[in-house]
Amino acid sequence: APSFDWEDALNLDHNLTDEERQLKTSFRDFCQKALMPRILKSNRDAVYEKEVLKDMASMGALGCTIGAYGCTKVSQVGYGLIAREVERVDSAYRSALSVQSSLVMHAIHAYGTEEQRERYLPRLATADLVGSFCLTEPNAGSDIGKMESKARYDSDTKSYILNGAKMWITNAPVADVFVVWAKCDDGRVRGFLVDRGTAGFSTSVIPGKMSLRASSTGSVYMDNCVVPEDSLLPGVSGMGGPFSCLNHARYGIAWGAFGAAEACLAVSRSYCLDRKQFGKPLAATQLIQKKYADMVTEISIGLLACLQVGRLKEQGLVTPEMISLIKRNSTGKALDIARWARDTLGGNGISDEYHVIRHLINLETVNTYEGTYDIHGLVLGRAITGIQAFQ
Ligand code: TGC
Ligand code: FAD
Repeated sequence: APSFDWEDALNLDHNLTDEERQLKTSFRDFCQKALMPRILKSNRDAVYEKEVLKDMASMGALGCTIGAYGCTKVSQVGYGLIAREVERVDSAYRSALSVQSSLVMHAIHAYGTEEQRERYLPRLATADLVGSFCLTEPNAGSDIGKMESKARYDSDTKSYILNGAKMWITNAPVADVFVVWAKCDDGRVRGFLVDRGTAGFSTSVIPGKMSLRASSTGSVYMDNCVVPEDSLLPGVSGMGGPFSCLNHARYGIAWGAFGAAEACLAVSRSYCLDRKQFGKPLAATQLIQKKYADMVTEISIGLLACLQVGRLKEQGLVTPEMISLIKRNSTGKALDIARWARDTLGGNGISDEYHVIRHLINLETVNTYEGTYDIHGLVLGRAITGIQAFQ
C-alpha cells in the first residue's frame, strides 16, 4: 500500500526516470559528504573555495546538459535535481554551478563558434577555468535593457573596444573568463568573451556582503579594453541573448531554492522533536505542526511545478513566463519557509551552527538575483493582461 513520506509528500520520485533517481541519490551523497563539511567555515570567513567547483566538476555537474566538449549529458530534470542537492548545502555553491553551467557554458555552447566552444568548454567542464556572466551595471539592474556598456568596432585593427562597468557579478574577482554583454554601434546588445589579463579589464571585490558569503561577488571595469573580433559570440544579438541564458539559470534556481527550504525543514523538525518546553516536545504543539504542514505543502507543490516545467523544457515546450512563474514561486516560498523554520529554533535559530539562518540570509539574494520576485511578477502580469507595467 502507498505510504506517506513527509520528505516527498506527493511522490515526486515516482515521476523520475531510474537514471534521475540514481543521479539524485549520488548527488545527495556527494553534496553531504564533500560540500557540507566545508560550508560553515567558508560562510563564516566569507571565503570562496575553488575546490568546490573542482569537486562538482569531478561529479560531471558542470555544463551537464551539453553532452559534448567534455560535458556529460543529463536531462533538464536531472540538472534541476543536481541544483536542488547542491543548494541543500548552500545557495552560494549552487550559484557557482549556475553561473558556470547555465550562464557561461550555455552562452558559449549556444552562441559561440566551434573554435570558441573547443577552446573554452572542456576547461570550464573540469573547472580549470572559472567563468563569470557580466550583465548587471551600476545604473541598470532590473531595467537591464538600458545598459551603458559599449562595444565599438575598430575595422582597422579588427577588434572591439569595450567601455563600461558591471556590478554585482558572481565570480568576478576569481574568474578566468568573462561573458560580457555590451551595446554595439548598431545599438544591439552582444556578448563577448574576455580573458582575465586583457589590458583595460579589471575586477574588484564587493566587501561587506551579508548574504551568499561563500560566493565571491564583485565589479568589473572596462576602460578601452581591446578584444579581437573573434571574441564576439556571433550567434545572437539583442536582449534575447542574455535572457535566453537567464532562462536556463532561473530554471535551475527554481529547483535549487527548494533544496535550501528542505534543509531548513529537516533541521527544524529534528530540533522540535527533541526540544521540550512546557513539558512536551515543541513538535507536539499545534502551531509548530501547522508550520510543518505549510512547509511540506509548499515544497511538494512547488517541486512538482519545477518537474512539469523541466519536462516541458525537454520537449521544447517551455515559455519564459513559465520560468518566471517557478523562479518567483520557489524563491519566495523558500524564503518564507526559511523564516518559519528559523522561528521554530528560538535563539538557536540565529546561530550558524544550525544552518537555518545562513539559508535564510542566502535566500534574500536568491529572491533578488536573476530577476527580482516583483520583476517576475510583472513579467507574469504583462502576460496575463497584455499591458506592461514596468515603466
Ligand atoms: P522586453 O521588451 O520584455 O524584451 C526585450 C527583448 O528580450 C527578449 N526577452 C527574452 N528572450 C528570451 N527569454 C526571456 N526570458 C526574455 N525576456 C525578454 C524579448 O523577446 C525582446 O526581444 P526582441 O527581439 O523583441 O527585442 O524587455 P524589457 O526591457 O521590457 O525588460 C523586461 C524585464 C524587466 C522583464 C527584463 O529586463 C528583466 O528580466 N529584468 C531582470 C534583469 C535580470 O534578470 N538580471 C539578471 C542578471 S544575471 C544574474 O543575476 C546572475 S546571478 C548568478 C548566480 O550567482 O546564480
Ligand atoms: P533594482 O533594479 O534597482 O531594484 C530594486 C527594487 O526595485 C527591487 O525590489 C525591484 O523589484 C524593484 N523594482 C525595479 N523596477 C521596478 C518596477 N518597474 N516596478 C516595481 N518595482 C520595481 N548580475 C549579473 O549580471 N551577474 C551575476 O553574476 C550576478 N550575481 C549576483 C550576485 C549577488 C550576490 C547579487 C545580490 C546580485 C547579483 N547580480 C548579478 C545582480 C542581480 O541580478 C540584480 O541585483 C538584480 O537583477 C536586481 O537589480 P538591482 O540590484 O539593480 O535592483
